[in-house]
Amino acid sequence: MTNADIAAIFTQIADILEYQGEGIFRVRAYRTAAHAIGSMVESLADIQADVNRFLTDIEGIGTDLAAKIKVLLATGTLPLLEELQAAVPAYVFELMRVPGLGPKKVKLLVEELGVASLDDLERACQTGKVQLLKGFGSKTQAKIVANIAFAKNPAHSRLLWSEADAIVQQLLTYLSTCSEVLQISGAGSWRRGQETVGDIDILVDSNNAQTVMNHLHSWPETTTVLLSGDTKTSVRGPRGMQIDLRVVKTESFGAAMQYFTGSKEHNVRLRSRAREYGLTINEYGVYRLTNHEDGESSEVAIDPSKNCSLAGRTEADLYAAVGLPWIPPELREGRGEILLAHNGQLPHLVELADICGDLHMHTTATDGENTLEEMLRCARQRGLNYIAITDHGQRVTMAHGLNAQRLLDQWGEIDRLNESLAVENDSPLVILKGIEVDMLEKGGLDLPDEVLEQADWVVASLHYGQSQPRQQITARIIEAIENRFVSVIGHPTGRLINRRPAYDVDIEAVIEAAARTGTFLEINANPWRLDLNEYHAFAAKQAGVKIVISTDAHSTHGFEVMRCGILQARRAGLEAKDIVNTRSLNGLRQLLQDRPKAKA
Ligand code: DGT
Ligand code: CA
Ligand code: CA
Ligand code: ZN
Repeated sequence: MTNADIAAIFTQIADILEYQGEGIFRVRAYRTAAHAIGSMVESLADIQADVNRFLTDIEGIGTDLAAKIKVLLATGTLPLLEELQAAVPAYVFELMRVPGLGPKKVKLLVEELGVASLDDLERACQTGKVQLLKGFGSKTQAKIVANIAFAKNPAHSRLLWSEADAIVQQLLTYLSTCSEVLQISGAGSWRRGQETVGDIDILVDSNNAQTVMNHLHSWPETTTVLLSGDTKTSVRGPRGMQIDLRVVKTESFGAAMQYFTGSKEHNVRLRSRAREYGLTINEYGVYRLTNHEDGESSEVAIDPSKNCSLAGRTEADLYAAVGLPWIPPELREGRGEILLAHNGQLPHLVELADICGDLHMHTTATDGENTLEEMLRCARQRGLNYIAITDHGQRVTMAHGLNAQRLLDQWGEIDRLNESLAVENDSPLVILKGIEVDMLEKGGLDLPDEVLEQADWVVASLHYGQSQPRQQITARIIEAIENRFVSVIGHPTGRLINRRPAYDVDIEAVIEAAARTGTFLEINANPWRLDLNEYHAFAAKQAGVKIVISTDAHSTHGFEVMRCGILQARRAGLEAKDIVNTRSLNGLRQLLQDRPKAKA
């Protein structure tokens, strides 16, 4: 069981308990634990296996949950979960997948209206029954109608990249223990760093395909063997995820990597380019096309066993055979990358190592799980040069948002911490005085300019009134962009992958306003958000807008997601120079000063 599996199980338990009307504390205990586990890098299995460490040392895990984790690690299931699942009909889970429908609302729909499927729900909305329920209303009903389609879309059941990555890492570690494995890599959408992953593709270089495939079949996490051929097999693994394994020989490993990394669109374009070179590419290598007497060439005639491959050991060889440099997997979507490569214009994509600071994070002052000092200690260990503490402003009452006085107190603490950091001369870390202000429903921000003026860094985000019409939402965001103290717009579209669509916003107008004023836009690296998405981030770059990649960490584990934000930026074709927090602290200050709105 991976951390993601266990987190998913705890979330499900919390949902069912809440559905059954269990007390808030018990429900919250499972949710908090799921959150903590979901954002951990180190596997629970490793901690459990280490005699010197205790699961109860993890924040939010007491003796009861630690015992449950042990059972899950040992058996892959939990009596409590099975009991709870049996007590609740399956359609309840289906209904809870509709964005905006939590356990409590689903319970009302089921008990008051007898809703037992998404179709029932749709009909109940159409006949206006849903809006009459306590706590629903006509707006909620309209939103449910809009979101049913979202819940029905099978694309929304794909795993997040970070969830798939946890499985891939576990799988690579396990398969590497097979002595017949010479080289191994993940491929497909996982390797391209897509936001979500449909199935996992693994490629192995080996002279003994059968042994490698058997090794996968006897993986304790393999639940079903779906298909088993001479060199390929498909199984179901953790969380019902399909895993496709291909085994190839060393001389074809690069060609197979290229083929199974895809995307399909990229492959189609690369293959048609090969034809112009009188070549053909398949998953075994690059071959010369045979010419027929009538001048037609054909790839049917190519038999890899008889034809000598011109390239295929490495991806670089294969691309070189058709006159191209190696193309980073994140760009292989058939959106013009082959032409860029041909012209020597491939971007030099940003890397994790380019990142110098993190400019969006929370502490226990609002909804974070770690104190300011814990956050700064962790940031220091991670080698960051600066961080901005950006707790919520007062509008976010749920998170005990900061009013002006509490914020000024926190900034006083930051001044003191910076002074003591400056004394320790081995620490290059500087803490910036920041805030995540909220764009109010009626317009304006939730803290006055006199306060914001004193901040080093201001993130402005929209958390409330997300179902307002396009014009109103766009106007609120542009107003925030035009505020001269706002540095960056946080998670600009508000979408949560698989959970909640973006709010209706004119993103072009937002990008235009950001470019005009010199306001930055965020790629929020949280794997549920990845907001801006790759298309918007690319458009922002084209318009001259600088991007900030931020973790929005709510705990020290939260820093880990930076790599997800980097992948998203790479998919958008962004380079280090496009990213604000690749700058040194002085560079960052310069950038802030040079913005048109700072000079106005
Ligand atoms: P996914 O699994 O839906 O997240 O997306 P992918 O891209 O991993 O797709 P998948 O697993 O069906 O196939 C892996 C790669 O294999 C794909 O990106 C390109 C290659 N491939 C699969 N089927 C075809 C095909 O029919 N034609 C070509 N040219 N390539 C294919
Ligand atoms: Ca795949
Ligand atoms: Ca596949
Ligand atoms: Zn935040």
